[in-house]
Amino acid sequence: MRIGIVCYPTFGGSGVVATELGMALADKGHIIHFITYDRPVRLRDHPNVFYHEVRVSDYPLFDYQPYELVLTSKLVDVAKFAGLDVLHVHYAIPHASAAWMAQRILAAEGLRLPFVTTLHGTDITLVGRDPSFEPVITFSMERSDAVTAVSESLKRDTYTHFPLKREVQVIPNFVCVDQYEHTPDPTLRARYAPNGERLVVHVSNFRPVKRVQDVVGMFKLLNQRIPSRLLLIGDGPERQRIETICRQSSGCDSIQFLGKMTRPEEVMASCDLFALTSDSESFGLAALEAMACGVPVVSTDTGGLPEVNIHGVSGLLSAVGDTEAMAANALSILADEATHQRYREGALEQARRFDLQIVLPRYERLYESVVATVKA
Ligand code: GMT
Repeated sequence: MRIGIVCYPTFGGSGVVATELGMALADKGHIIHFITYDRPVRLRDHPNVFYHEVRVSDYPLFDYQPYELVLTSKLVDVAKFAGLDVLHVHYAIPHASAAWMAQRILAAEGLRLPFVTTLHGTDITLVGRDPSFEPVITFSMERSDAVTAVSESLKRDTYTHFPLKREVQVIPNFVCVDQYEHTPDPTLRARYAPNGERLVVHVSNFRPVKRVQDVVGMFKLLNQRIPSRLLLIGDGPERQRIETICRQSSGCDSIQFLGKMTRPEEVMASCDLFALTSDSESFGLAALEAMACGVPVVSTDTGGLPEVNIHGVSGLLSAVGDTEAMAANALSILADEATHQRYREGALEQARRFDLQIVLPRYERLYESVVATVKA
């Protein structure tokens, strides 16, 4: 099949999922066209993969660049000249409405392009439900040929926040477990935990929703009980504030900010525990990536996280903002080698339930079904 993929090209989970999905489909012989404003950070060279950049001109009249219109024109162009069979848009805003518009333009020329919309999280739970977006999001979800959500929790939220009548199918996020390192690298451990400390890691885009201050709060409590170090990977609006909090408090030298990394799992695989303290999380892809390295997770029990991180198996869950409970959970996972090893194995086993080999055929079947509907 010739498949167009629209996504945010950044370090966010939706862009990572879209990119890895496209690469995996390309490996299976499909021809993939990525259409976005920058080269997706995880995109690798592949003979079956093409990248089309959406360039918005900065005409002085525009206080706001009309990205959605330029994207729509690019979708029409790629659909026609690459002969797309199906378009898959990740993150509803503004991709689903751009896809619908492109579909209508093509229809006026006698061409039919089905599109699948995958909902990822804040497009539903935070941004999309805002009245300034809601009618457009509802409409473009209704008009998508198929809509998927990355967790049962996100599916429920979609019906709660939108007057949606159509079916939403859950296809969870995935990892390719065998591509992850499952054992710590002694060189990395010596670098980040030179005195044999426990290594805790957090990866995010440092948005307020991640509550990174709680990772720091939890870590400080843990560090009072077990000598530990904290690695913070990623960057975003909250980073400066969190760095200031760390610098102004004691124990700052146990915390290291590593910034954005293309392959954070290379560091994660050498860590003992992953922490995710978000107040909303439709899935928590970073937690799944940690689990694919055999790293247990302490997380909040919000949104889709309990579907990913199974309490008592792959890690432990606690309420949003309860840093004491998180620290107690971390302590109990790290308390002794046998317990830690049990959680490590549980994390890896749980990650295997989300393996690419299980999830990829579900997307392929979905594409086939929307293409078949169009042809019928
Ligand atoms: O909503 C965001 O913050 C952006 C989005 C992204 O691009 O990272 O994250 C969402 O999609 C991920 C991939 O499906 C999920 O793993 C994240 O849980 C989800 N973020 C939130 O729900 C906050």
